[in-house]
Amino acid sequence: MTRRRIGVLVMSYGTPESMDQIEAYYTHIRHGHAPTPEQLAELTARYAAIVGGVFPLRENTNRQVSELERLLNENAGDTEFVCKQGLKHAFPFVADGVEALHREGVEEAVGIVLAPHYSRMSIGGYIREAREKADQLGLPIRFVESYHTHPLFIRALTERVEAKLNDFAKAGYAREEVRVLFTAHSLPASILETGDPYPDQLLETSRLVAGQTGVTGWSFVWQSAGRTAVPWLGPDILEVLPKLAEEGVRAVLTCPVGFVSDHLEVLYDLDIECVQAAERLGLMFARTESLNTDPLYLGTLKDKIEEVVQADVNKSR
Ligand code: FEC
Repeated sequence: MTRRRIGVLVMSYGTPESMDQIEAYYTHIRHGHAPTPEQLAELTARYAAIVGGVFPLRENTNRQVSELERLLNENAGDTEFVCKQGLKHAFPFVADGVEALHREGVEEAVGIVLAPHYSRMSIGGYIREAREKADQLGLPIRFVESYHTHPLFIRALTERVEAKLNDFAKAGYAREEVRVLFTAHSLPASILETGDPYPDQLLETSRLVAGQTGVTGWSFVWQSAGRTAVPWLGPDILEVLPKLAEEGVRAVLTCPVGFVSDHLEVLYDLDIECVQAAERLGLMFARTESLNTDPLYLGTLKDKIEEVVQADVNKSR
């Protein structure tokens, strides 16, 4: 029996490896335009504030990818899955990941992004880059585009919301008194002109998790908008917190459904910036734990990859 070797390109945002790489990383995010000294100092200060020289996203992505490879190969029969990373803004870049799979000699590949919701500006960008390189190399590749309603993914988030609501209860706040804010990375508002599915997919995830937890006092809000002149999707969580305080809300739980790892946007934007804002407003504030290597999250990725592989087998029958 011939062994089927399938490459899996696991794509993620990427992060610098050391403080002296922040400038190159930021320049890449800004499409080749170097940041001003002030912008660079500001971003460097944010990294220093979270971890003082360590970049958690890299370790988290490494762990997610090696754990996923192990899981995919469990009971895989005559199929072998080979996982390689492809990062959007750092080494190994998306094209490097495709090349690494080609060097491994896989006959076909599946690409998946460590972000659950599709936007042409986010997941679409990863896919365009990977497809271009794969086409150059003649490597057939298919993609998982989103997994925002997968039952295991929803269960993982639900468990996290439940855990924090229990903490609030211990602190004296009944479930109905806690306002739950689901969040994701904002994008330029221009995505709405093209009917981009990103906002609706995020609302779908939020609705499902709220439904499973029985939470009725919830909303979806944006976070981490870019520092550019164009309008970004809102409202931003930092504008929403004072309004909630004015309305008499005293406890806020945030659940960043658009992110799957501990990284700058969670550890700084929520854990430092929002915590400080909440303290000033007299709000009790908490955030749900990140998914990182939760087996329910990795199980979601495995299921979606197998679905793509299986669809291909069925087609060729
Ligand atoms: O921990 C880390 O080192 C990396 C954290 C990080 C994640 C992340 C995820 C997303 N981003 C998305 C969109 C944009 C757009 C711009 C943009 C800018 C930045 C900057 C940093 C940064 N992002 Fe990010 N993002 C992370 C970090 N992001 C740093 C630059 C400084 C700043 O504005 O804060 C604007 C680019 C431009 O100027 O044109 C757009 C989206 C995601 C979630 C999906 C994904 O993970 O791919 C969407 C993690």
